[in-house]
Amino acid sequence: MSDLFVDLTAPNGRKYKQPVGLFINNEFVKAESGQKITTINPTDETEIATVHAAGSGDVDVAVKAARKAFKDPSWRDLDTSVRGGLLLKLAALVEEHAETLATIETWDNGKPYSVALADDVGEVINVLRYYGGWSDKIHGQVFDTSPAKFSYTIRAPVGVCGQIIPWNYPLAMAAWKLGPALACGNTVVLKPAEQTPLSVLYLATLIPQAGFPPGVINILNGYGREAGAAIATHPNVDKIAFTGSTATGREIMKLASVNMKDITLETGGKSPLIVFDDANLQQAVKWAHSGVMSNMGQICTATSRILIQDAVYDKFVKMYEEQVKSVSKIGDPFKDDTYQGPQITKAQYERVLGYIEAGKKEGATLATGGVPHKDVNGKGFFIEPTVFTNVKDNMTIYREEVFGPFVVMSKFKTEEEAIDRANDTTYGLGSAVFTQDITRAHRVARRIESGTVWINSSNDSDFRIPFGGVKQSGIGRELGEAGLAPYTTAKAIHVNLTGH
Ligand code: TXE
Repeated sequence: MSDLFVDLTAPNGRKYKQPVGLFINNEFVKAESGQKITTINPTDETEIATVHAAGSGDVDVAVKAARKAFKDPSWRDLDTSVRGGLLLKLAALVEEHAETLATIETWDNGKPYSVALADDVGEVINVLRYYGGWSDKIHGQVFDTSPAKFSYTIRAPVGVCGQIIPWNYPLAMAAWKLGPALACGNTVVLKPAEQTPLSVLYLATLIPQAGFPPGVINILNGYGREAGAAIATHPNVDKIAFTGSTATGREIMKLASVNMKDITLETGGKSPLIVFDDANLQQAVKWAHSGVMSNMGQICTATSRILIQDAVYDKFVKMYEEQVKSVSKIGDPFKDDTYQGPQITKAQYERVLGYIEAGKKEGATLATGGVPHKDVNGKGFFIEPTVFTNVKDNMTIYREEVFGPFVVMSKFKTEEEAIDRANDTTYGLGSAVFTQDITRAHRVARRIESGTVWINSSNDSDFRIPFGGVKQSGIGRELGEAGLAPYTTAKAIHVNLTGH
């Protein structure tokens, strides 16, 4: 028992018990693999905790538990309102433990505490409540074909769902995956990212308290290539839901083909933000800044490619630089006035610095930032918010997802050119349009190839509204009513009324 929980004191003084085992059948257990992963505080590069890491044998144990729970009447036959009630109870427990969860999120991930508390933990509560409410409102159709036949569909759960999530929003991504899967009556094996397992494991402690039967939710920390791949290939997993890089998404599609798993993918992006010359520039600058600089730029829908109409280009760039200077306070994420914490890992930090070098080499203008930011003791993976202007469409920094506090700006002349260039990408996740012309706003929104278009805002997502990508940004939708669809199958039942 002792090595499955550790007593920790976070940098903000909060003391709590951190689970470090694999969560299977409503209990924390050791990994059979014998593997462990140590998580690092990205703010000062110290070790936080060492957590058990699942191998394929552990995944097999968890999948068996999930399959057993899927068939067990205590879950399978549960009244749908009672099932929804479990999600509501979990939401209430998250609310009760909000400060501990936000503390762990900030410690392990580096995002500002105020954001972790209000936005990330707030999102978990909203999403669990929202899908708890859906649980007893999911129904099929009745078909009036002829007097000879009566047919109907029921929306049956898919089965055992493997869910693989990234490190940029550990708790929120867990809620996006768990909420709809559980509302529809599935069981789950969820793998957090190996860089940020701590908050999701703490969330696991609340699952038995909420009343979920053993095996319904299993949470396994582990490496992607081992535990993640074992989930994706497991013959007894019916569905995979994944959020992460496009390269890994593609790999998961291949792995999941072994038994033709149903898949939902939410992958990378290089989302455009278009500023027309009639836009309210103050408003455009505010959203264009938060749309890529919040969460240290580690946002899948970051509007990281800003296209500005020529008449307002110089003015917009100047105002944006001023916004960066006045808002982007970098440093200890536990301090109240910090806007930007560190990048998640040394690898991500180096990756962003690599793109900065590429931008300089390719001849773009480095308008601001472009250097690491060192904390008082010289530690941490901090990067100054970076703006490149005069960026050409063939440059790497214009085409590839950087996933850091990094934005590229380019000038356009006409609406047609803006739309063509916005769509000139293999991605299609988010986009934003700034204009005061209501007709143009909707006209452009219809033509941009992306799962989401924000008019006069950016990254203003909402748990009630579908979210996902087109092109190589993903398959399927999460959130909103549309987020239920991947977790049910329409099962057709035909009744012969002829008597022969
Ligand atoms: O992502 P991975 P990484 C993008 C972003 C970032 C880049 C690399 O551009 O710089 O991806 O990040 C698991 N089978 N995004 O390498 O590998 C892994 O353990 C099964 C955008 O960290 O996609 C983790 O749980 N699973 C993105 C999850 O996949 C595997 C958020 C994501 O890791 C696996 C994160 C495998 N073979 C990164 N390999 C977004 N859309 O928001 C890895 N995993």
